[in-house]
Amino acid sequence: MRLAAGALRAWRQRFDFGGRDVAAWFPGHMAKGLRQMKESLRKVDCLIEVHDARIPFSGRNPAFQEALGIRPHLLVLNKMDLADLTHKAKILERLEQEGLKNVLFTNCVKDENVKKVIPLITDLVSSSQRYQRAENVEYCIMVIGVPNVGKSSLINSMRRLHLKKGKASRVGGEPGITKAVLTRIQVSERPLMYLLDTPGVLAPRIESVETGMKLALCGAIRDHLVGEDVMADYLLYTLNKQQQFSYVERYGLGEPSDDIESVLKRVAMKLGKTHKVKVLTGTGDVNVIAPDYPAAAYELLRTFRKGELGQVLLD
Ligand SMILES: Nc1nc2c(ncn2[C@@H]2O[C@H](COP(=O)(O)OP(=O)(O)OP(=O)(O)O)[C@@H](O)[C@H]2O)c(=O)[nH]1
Ligand SMILES: [Mg+2]
Repeated sequence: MRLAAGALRAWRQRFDFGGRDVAAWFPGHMAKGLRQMKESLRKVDCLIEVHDARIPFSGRNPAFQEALGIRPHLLVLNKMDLADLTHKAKILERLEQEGLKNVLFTNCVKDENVKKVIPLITDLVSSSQRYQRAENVEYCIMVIGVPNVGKSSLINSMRRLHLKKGKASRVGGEPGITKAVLTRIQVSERPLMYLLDTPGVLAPRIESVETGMKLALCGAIRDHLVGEDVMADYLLYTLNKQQQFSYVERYGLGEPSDDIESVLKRVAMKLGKTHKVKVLTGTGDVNVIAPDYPAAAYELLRTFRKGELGQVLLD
């Protein structure tokens, strides 16, 4: 919903991160995952990097390029159902300028566009100078990416489409679902193709707090490390800037607002996310109903992640 009144308002054009430090947002164990992936690279014909379509230009892990070396590479921008792809052609053009020629938008929950993966990969592999490829009839592809972008979902979707088989890799709404590095999963019979699932790995040093915040909104960083309150505020800032005002009606706000406290208050009241607090007055204690701000912030994030607050482009 794009409201005419909202379009005329002067929304925040910058977000105040209040001197936050991203260093604390990154779990140390991820270096190990990357090392193990590097060791298995010999066996791999091609890489599929899965990333979130809402952040096509940011948040990818540069360590992948450095550590994983030169292999044919397909960038799958997944969760296209959640992304505002009005300017898809421009996105593809800019990615091509950055050297990314093989890009595919997918929705791995609904198996949209996933059928295109195998033909793209077989083309890529056959046109590349493959080591030991000639005698080898099977394809082995490594799926890499930051946490929670849908790597395991892509594998499951391909199995559904090509083998009519159920889930082989556990999927979940939080980062860090896949723990075992390099589980080899068959996704197709002809051509015989195996995908290696890997755990999500974030860049050890993220380029900026803003990129960290975008990754967090996409669910790549655990919410509690970043803080639901500031994430909800960044989400509100984004929705307003992109004139996505469906939250106004949904939570009965009357009009769009750039003030997170008043928005969360309305969300809490609307959804009954409140608690009683005892207030001491001169004439005795009084119970008042207070909004549960953290619960309201969490609700906002959860609804956004389901795509129910509109499609956005965070980059
Ligand atoms: N809306 C939407 N959700 C998706 C899509 N693909 C995956 N998801 C959801 O995103 C969440 C993460 O999916 P996973 O497949 O576990 O992601 P992953 O990259 O394997 O995550 P880790 O193993 O934790 O690194 C799950 O809740 C999926 O259902 C998609 O195309 N659209
Ligand atoms: Mg996974």
